[in-house]
Amino acid sequence: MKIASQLHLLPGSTVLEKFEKGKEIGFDGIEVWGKKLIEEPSTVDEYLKASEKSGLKISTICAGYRNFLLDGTRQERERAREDIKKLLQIGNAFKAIGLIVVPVFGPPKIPDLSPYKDVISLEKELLLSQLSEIVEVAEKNKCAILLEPLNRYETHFINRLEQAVEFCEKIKSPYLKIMADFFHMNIEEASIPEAIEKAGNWISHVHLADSNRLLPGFGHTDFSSGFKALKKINFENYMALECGVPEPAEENLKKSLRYLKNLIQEV
Ligand code: LER
Ligand code: MN
Repeated sequence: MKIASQLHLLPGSTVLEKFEKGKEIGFDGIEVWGKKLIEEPSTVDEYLKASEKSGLKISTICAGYRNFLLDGTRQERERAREDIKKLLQIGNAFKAIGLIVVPVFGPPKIPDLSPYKDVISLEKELLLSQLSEIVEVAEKNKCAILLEPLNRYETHFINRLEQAVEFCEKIKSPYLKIMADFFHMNIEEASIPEAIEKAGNWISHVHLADSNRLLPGFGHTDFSSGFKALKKINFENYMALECGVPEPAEENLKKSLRYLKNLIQEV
């Protein structure tokens, strides 16, 4: 299991300084947000150069596309698909393992058409029809789409790992996978280790945050049982920090990394 950090969590006033600090602290990779890659295309080169110079790989791209796949209008959904395709190509240039995709935040954006079809059935079909299209681009670029379940306060749609796996089992591509975020699992899963074991090899990425969404070790989440389950499914990819970093940042990042590495060694 490799440990990455989201870029913005690292101390440093430039992108290169942040990558170098990440390397110095002992991370294995960097997760970058997709928003800047879409808004400012020169960022692609900047991140690539910083990655090469620091020797720290870019593990993943986190969202950043405009609109949602489950937005209410055809134009909005099309823009989400086009941005996702662009980010998958950038993911290929980065040799990143995947792009994190949340189909929709908040409540449904399309109408409920009961008694013909309720909104969840419609959303599932709408998502499936678009996944087939974008998975082709993911395959071509060897950069997976990583469906991320979020807690109920952030989305009504996919809250638990098994709900994301449902789509992977239908599409059946090595480039449509899911990711498991400890913060969301802590709210939604009855048992984190059981959910991980059940999702098995569909899990290709992990987000790390403690119960209070601070650095692991600063709350009360039981990471040890989750890591045991990840070991059982032979998970060898990245786990990326996505959390608040209390000051002093550098000291606490080091402390949390030590805590995580000790837990991984023990399991
Ligand atoms: C949002 O809470 C989250 O966990 C992000 O990874 C979504 O892209
Ligand atoms: Mn997350």
